[in-house]
Amino acid sequence: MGVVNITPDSFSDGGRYLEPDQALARALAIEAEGAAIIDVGGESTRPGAAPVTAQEEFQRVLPVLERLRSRTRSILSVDTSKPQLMRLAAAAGADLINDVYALRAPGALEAAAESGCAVCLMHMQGEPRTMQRSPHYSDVVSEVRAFLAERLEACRRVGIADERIVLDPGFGFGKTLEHNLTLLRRLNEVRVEGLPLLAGLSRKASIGTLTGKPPGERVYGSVAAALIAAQSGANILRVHDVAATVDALKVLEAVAGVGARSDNFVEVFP
Ligand code: 8Y7
Repeated sequence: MGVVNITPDSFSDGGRYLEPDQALARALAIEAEGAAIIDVGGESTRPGAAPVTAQEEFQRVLPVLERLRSRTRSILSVDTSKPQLMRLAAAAGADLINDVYALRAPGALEAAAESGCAVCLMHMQGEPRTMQRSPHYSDVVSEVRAFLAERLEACRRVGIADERIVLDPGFGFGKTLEHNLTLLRRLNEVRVEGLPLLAGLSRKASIGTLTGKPPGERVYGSVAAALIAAQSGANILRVHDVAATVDALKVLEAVAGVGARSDNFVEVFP
């Protein structure tokens, strides 16, 4: 999954893909680099990021989705927590709703169910503005597991079939470096049998802490984290640096037989 941010304040590529033309070019470029999923987002979830009005978010995302839909058969993902945008994005051709709130906003479960889209349910402790102040868990793995199990049940209750659901531990969302490392080490324990697991570590603060590098220079650290995640059972990797990650996965796949385009992965998205 390659990231296309249409936000002026996103920390890792702030402002570079604001114009629809540029966002479209970026999306087609990462597809050519080997991304199977294009994740389009118009609201930054960076800690401390300014909130975006719904209208602004819609105006950023929808034209890009519409234009992409007419140009590609790749899986189009919309990164949003807003029920109305879930509906509009589905009408514009989105295949996957990537919601960092795991459909907890009022009406989000119903909107996702009716959209017919697949959904990615991500764990987050707290909310983006304040989540990194003092994250706390007694056991981060079991708490993430319990949260995802509860959201999975909520989806089943509104008729979202398991075949449409992706789970994600939410690296960096209300988690210290130590929490992130524990989750990465024990990623296999987060898996739910039969459901694909998504991992997003690309350019995140933990990579910065480990390498001492700013976001734009976290490619090598991010690729290492992506490979570890793939080896620990992640089926989908959300990354900014698609070409680098795809090369690394080709090597891993040759050795271990796992990778971003495993059979397992393609089956869940009709
Ligand atoms: C994730 C994500 C972000 C992630 C999923 C960033 C939108 C922060 N991170 N969605 N979004 N998983 N599913 O650093 O880890 O890219 S935004």
